[in-house]
Amino acid sequence: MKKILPTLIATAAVLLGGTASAQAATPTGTDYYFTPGSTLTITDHESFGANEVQTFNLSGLYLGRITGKTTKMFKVSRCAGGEVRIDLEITMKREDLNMNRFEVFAKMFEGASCNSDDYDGGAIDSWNNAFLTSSILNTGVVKLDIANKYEGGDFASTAFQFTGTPVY
Ligand SMILES: [Ca+2]
Ligand SMILES: [Ca+2]
Ligand SMILES: [Ca+2]
Repeated sequence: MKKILPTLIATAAVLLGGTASAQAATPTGTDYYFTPGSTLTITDHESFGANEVQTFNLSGLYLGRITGKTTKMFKVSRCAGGEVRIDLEITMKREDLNMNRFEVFAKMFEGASCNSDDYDGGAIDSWNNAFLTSSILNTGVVKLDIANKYEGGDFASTAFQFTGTPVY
């Protein structure tokens, strides 16, 4: 007993030491995801007949990775009714090891097809959005409403949040 106890303590100390050093390691980057419950709904207004409405589930969608302290633009595009596309342009900034900041510009393109570059309106949520990644805290929910300002009654709404996980 007298010999085993010090051995156990020494082993425990090694295990604790190993864990502590792993947590103290500096993250080299961040992986970004949409959190569960994130959605984008697009309504393609039709002059004749019913509107075409589609809700896209963005839950868990991987945005991409930032390595180091840098800024990167991620884009997520969804289209409804064959003619109304929303581009979510997310400019993500990794300010330091733990803090992230982002801006979202939601753009509506409506034209002859989903590939149209005819810009018809947008909405912005700006840089006040900040969140921590080291403790894997999510952002608050970002809500945006987008309307076709120039042609017809198309509209869209999105509600989402992001989470970041550290990359070692
Ligand atoms: Ca239409
Ligand atoms: Ca249509
Ligand atoms: Ca248009």
